[in-house]
Amino acid sequence: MKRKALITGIMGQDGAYLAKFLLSKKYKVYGSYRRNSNYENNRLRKLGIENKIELIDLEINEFASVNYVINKIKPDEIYNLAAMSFVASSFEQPLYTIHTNFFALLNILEVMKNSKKKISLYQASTSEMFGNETQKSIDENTNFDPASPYGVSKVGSHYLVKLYRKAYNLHCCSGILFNHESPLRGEEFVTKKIVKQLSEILNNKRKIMYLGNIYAKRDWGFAPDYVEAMWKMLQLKKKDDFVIGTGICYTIKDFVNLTCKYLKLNTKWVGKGINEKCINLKNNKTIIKISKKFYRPLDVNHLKSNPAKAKKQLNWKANTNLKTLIKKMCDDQNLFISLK
Ligand code: NAP
Ligand code: F7E
Repeated sequence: MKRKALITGIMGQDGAYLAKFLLSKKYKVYGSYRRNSNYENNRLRKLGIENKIELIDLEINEFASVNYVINKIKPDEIYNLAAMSFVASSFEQPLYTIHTNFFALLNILEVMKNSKKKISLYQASTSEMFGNETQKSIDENTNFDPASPYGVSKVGSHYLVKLYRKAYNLHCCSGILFNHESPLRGEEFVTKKIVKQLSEILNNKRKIMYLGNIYAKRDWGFAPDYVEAMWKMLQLKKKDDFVIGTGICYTIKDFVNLTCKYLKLNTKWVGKGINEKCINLKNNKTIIKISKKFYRPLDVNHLKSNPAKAKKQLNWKANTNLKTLIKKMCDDQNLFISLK
């Protein structure tokens, strides 16, 4: 009998890569998505797996629907990836963020609590649960200090998972994943935005790009490496939570500079603060400016993981460094532009 996995948020970056990974492990994969008048499965198509997954239109905030779907499929594993995942938008839509990210998980946990079948659950926790308290590496024992409605929703969910594990012996765990990117990353996230817009500038399809806080530091890894860690966590007999990251962090400005270098854009930064800008030395034109529009009411300025526990207990480590990640994202972007 094939093992059965249900992935919520199948149409997202991680949902698509995880589905591909689980298919390679011979799982029967079910993926839930929210109904949309403009059905879009471009990530699944890009990975060539759109016909290999059983797709389910599910409203994750509705208990009856969640109950029906889980009891019908009877999955061995559930990966709860559906979320309002864009931190900046969570400041504009705090209630919606908390509904999607917290109450939907509660629905799943309640169904699991009442189910006779042993189901394992992976919950997508995040480095955004930590705040500006620490400049050190973050591990599983670091205190939470969320700096956005998104972070708050994920801290709440993280504690729900711990609670249901302790109180009801449920087989559930959370992966505290640091930023992970790929060619499938949503275009509003900073890495994809930089790669896409710099490639457009290089190809004369755009004149300028605007960024916000370029001095924030992030620990960026490659999404396909990270979905393997999700699966490894669920294979442990005794469920536990793990920090997943590379252990190295860079500023947004570093990411821009490395991308320019890969694209062979010869650039120079001048000015300070809101007046800082990046100039293309080939023609002396300004190609990046800072805009307040992209500043958040609160930001986390420094995020660096300590993934030692995952290395020891899951035998997992990030295999892709930042330069390679940028190469993969740029090559994909330029292929896309050349095909247009
Ligand atoms: P993503 O690309 O934004 O995908 C999230 C998916 O959730 C999308 O398919 C989205 O549907 C779906 N979704 C959003 N609101 C929903 C709702 N109300 N009902 C049903 N589905 C809904 O995010 P990702 O990067 O793959 O991340 C996957 C999970 O890991 C998320 O929970 C995220 O918070 C978490 N996480 C991500 C990172 C990271 O760096 N990528 C790090 C730590 C944790 P649509 O496609 O219809 O928009
Ligand atoms: O921002 C700064 C911004 O939106 C990274 C999600 O997957 O990872 C992601 O959240 C940093 C922030 O990702 C722009 O202020 C500057 O400091 O790419 P991001 P995020 O907020 O770190 C975590 C782990 C998740 O869990 C989330 O789901 O970049 N920044 N200028 C900018 N950010 C954006 N988006 N756009 C800018 O123009």
